[in-house]
Amino acid sequence: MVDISQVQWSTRRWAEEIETRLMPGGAQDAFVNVRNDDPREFDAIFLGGGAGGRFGAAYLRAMGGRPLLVDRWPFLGGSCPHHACVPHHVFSDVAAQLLLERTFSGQLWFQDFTGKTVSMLAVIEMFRRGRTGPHAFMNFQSKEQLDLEFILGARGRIIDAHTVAVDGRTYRARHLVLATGARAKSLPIAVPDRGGVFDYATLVDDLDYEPGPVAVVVGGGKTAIEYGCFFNATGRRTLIVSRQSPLPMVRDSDTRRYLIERMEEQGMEFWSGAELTSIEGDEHGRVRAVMIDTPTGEIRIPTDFVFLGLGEHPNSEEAREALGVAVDAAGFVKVDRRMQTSVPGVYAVGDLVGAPMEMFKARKGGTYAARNIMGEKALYDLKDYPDFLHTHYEVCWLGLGEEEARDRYRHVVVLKLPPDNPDGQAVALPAGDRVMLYAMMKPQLSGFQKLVIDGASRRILGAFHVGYGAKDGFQYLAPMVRNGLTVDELGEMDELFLNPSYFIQLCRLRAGHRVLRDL
Ligand code: FAD
Ligand code: COM
Repeated sequence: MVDISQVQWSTRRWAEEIETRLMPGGAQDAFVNVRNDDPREFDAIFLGGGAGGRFGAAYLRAMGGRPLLVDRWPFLGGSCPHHACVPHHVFSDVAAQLLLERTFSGQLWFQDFTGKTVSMLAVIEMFRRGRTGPHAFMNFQSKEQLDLEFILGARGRIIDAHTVAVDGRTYRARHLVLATGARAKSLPIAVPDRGGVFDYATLVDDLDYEPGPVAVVVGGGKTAIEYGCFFNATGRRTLIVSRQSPLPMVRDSDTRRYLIERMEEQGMEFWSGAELTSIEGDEHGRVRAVMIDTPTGEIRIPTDFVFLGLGEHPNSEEAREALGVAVDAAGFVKVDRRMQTSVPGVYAVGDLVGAPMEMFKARKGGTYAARNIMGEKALYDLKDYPDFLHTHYEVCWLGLGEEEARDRYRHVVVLKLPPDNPDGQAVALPAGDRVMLYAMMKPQLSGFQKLVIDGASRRILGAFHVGYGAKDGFQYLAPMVRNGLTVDELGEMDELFLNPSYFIQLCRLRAGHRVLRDL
């Protein structure tokens, strides 16, 4: 172990230390940052130092408590910077950039992109080198700015509801917070043992060859589509194989149609109602082909690259065995609104407790656990949160889609861009940050947006945006909508024109109507 409680490392030093531990055969000793001169007992051990554990510990510390974070990885921040959100955003940035390159190939200053394939391996190696930066920052911020105590690079073993063994010692606390996250689900079929089948984690850790011209993606949810768009944008034939239609979480059919049409335009193939039934290996044990069961029969697709976007499985086994915490049918730990498990004094947060698998839920869950541990009665209410994903675009939504709204309300009004009109999508709107070239030269690519309103109360029921740069706005729009934001109030706001979302001005154009009308 390396006792770092008395040293102050720069982010550069942290990066070097973390890198040597992530290299095969590199140093394995744990970083121990525990203040033995502090006589207080720990208020909580956070097992897992990802978003849930780290934010929980920081909050508890800010409230005057004493947390201890334990993570098997040599860095804090968990899967987000290592395997999940950060690489996802890198790949989605690449997909958006390549959409631009391919659309304007040979025009203006754009190079001729005809027939070009971009190296996936190079992008992944670039990410692998770059991720140590965020890792280093998390450790620096946690130690030097948030004043957190932690043990990193060593697995914690649960002894009982108050005790965890780590790096040859046991640590006791008044409470235990389980924050061990989740891992990618695998396929229930035989997989060749020498490579070719990846999930979000193994893709960034293990890819060591340049995938060939065909990528087979299994699944139709966020990760499958996000990574599929990246593979497609690099120039590979990309098949999305899923039992159900893709993107069920985008609950507005206009928005979903716009997304799927744009992806199909880029050559993505949606094999819905289909299932991958077997994977064929070559003489070296690498993937050579897959068999796909489709509604019209079984089809063999030669490929050396299969990506699984099948959802996640909770890392709850140890807590179940050691503590007997109650779990649901899928193994996610059951918690109440205080984030308390079925075992007194034991809390659970983040991906371990199930959907939505999102950073805000993990981080906020951590803070609610901390507040309850510190004696507050804090109840986490998860409803009505905004959501997003990437295709080649950023896609944001909140509230009800048009169909759901019409089921529940008698007078639903819709404001949207582009408008329904005989020219269909050939309208250069919405136009805003980062879609101006599309608006001028390829209008159907300039995005889509829709606001769903209850005409009777004039309240906003739902909002959908396809484009770039509206995510920030959706974070702030969601609580306002939850608090009853009306079309009149939205129309009163001051737009920073040209902005990526036109909701403010569309509302202002309609707000004068006593009986609201579509636009
Ligand atoms: P984690 O961050 O996974 O932390 C769990 C930690 O526990 C890990 O660090 C692990 O090492 C540690 N651990 C486990 N067992 C032990 C043990 N016995 N001892 C010590 N340590 C242990 N969400 C968003 O909001 N935005 C996004 O853009 C986004 N993109 C995503 C992309 C992908 C591909 C995926 C898979 C997820 C994405 N998510 C995104 C979801 C987000 O990453 C998770 O919701 C979040 O990271 C969960 O945080 P957590 O703390 O629950 O788990
Ligand atoms: C972000 C990780 S990448 S954390 O949520 O700040 O710990």
